[in-house]
Amino acid sequence: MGALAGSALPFQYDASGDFIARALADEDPLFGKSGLTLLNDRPLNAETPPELLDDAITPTERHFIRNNGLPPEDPNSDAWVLAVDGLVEQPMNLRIQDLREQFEVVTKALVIECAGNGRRSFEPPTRGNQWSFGAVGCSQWTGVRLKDVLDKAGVHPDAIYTAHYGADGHLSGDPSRSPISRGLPIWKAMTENVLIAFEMNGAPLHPMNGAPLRLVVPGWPASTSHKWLTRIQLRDRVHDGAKMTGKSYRVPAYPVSPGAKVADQDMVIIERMPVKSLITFPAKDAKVALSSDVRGHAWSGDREISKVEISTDFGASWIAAELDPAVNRGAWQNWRATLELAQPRYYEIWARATDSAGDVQPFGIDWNPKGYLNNSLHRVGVHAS
Ligand SMILES: Nc1nc2c(c(=O)[nH]1)N[C@H]1C(S)=C(S)[C@@H](COP(=O)(O)O)O[C@H]1N2
Ligand SMILES: [Mo]
Repeated sequence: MGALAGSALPFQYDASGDFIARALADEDPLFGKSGLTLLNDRPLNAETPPELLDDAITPTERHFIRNNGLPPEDPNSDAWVLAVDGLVEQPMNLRIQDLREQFEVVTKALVIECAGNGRRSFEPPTRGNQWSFGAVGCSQWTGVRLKDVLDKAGVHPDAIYTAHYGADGHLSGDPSRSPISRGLPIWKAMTENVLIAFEMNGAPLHPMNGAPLRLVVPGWPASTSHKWLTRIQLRDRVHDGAKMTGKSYRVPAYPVSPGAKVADQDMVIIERMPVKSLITFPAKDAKVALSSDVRGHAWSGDREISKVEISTDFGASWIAAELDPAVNRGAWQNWRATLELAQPRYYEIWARATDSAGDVQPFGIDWNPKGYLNNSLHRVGVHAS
C-alpha cells in the first residue's frame, strides 16, 4: 500500500513484531498519547488540557510528557540494570526481575507535577516550556519502594543526598553530557511513597514516561522523578548534576521584583510542590446549565487537602465543594460541587484549595527567574444558559 500510494511507510519488521510500534511512533509525534498539546518536539514536551484530566486516575495516553533530552530508543527491559552505589555498604546491580523478586511490589496513585507547570502566566515571561495547567498527572504506578532498596544496600551514615542518572541522551549528541541528573535529600528518599516504578496503569511504562524503569516522587518537582533510570548514587553532599544548580529548579530565597536578576547563591532548591487545584469540568468556554456540576482535583506536596471552595463572583463569595479523601497518600483528591447560577450569562468559575497546614492557594504568586511553582487559582470561563 505504501508503494502504491508513493509514500514511504516504515515497514521494518523484526522478530519481536516491533515494527508496529515503530510505525506508529514515526507517524505520531506524541507516541500514542491522545489530545495532548505539543509544546516542543525536540526535546518532546506535551501537556494535557485540563478537561482531559477529569479522570480520578490519569490514563497513560493523557499523562503529560516532559523530556529534557533524547529518550533511549527501544530499550530492552529484560537486560535493563539499575546500579545503586556511592555511600552504601553493598553496591548493587539490579535487573527489573530482581526488583520484583527481592522487594515488596506496591501499586499507588501518585501525583507528579512539573515545577514549571503554570509558567505561561508569568509576567515578564520566563524562559522554558510555556506550560499552562496540564503538566500534572495522577496515574497508578507499580514498583518497589526506593526506601526498601536503599535499606538493602545499607545507607552509609555520611550519605545526605541521592543522585539520579538515566539513559536519555543530551540534545547536543555529546555522550559525555547528561540532559538532567537531579537528586533528593536522603530523608525524602527514605519516605514510604517514593517508588522505583516499572508499570504505569497496569502496563509497562510508556516509552515517553520513562520505560522500562523510573522514579516516582509524589508531591515534589517531577524533575526528581527520574525516567529511564539506570543509577542511583548516594552522596555526602547535595547533588550538583545537570539542572541541580544555577536557576534550574531553584527559586529566590526571598521575594524579588518581576524581572529582577538574582544571584545564583541566593537561589534555593525547590522541595515540595505547593497547594493547588484544577477544574477539570466544565471545560473552558463550555455552555452550561444554570444548575451545573463543577469538579476537579486538588493536591499539596506531601500534605492532605482539607478544603476546596468555589467562587463564581471573582472571589467575593465562596461555596465549599464536596472533597474526597485521597485513595492513598501521594494521590490527588477529587472534589465536586453543584453551582446555582442566577442568570444566563458569562461566568468565571474559580477553585481554591486549602491544605492540612493551612496553606491556601493564592490569587497570584511571586515572580521567579524560571517561572516555577505557579499555584495561583484556576479560573474557567463558561456561558450559562
Ligand atoms: N531521565 C530523565 N528523567 C526525567 C526527565 C528527563 O528529561 N530525563 N524530565 C523530568 C521532568 S523535568 C519532569 S517534569 C518529569 C516528567 O515526567 P513525565 O514525562 O513522565 O510526565 O520527568 C522528569 N524525569
Ligand atoms: Mo519538570
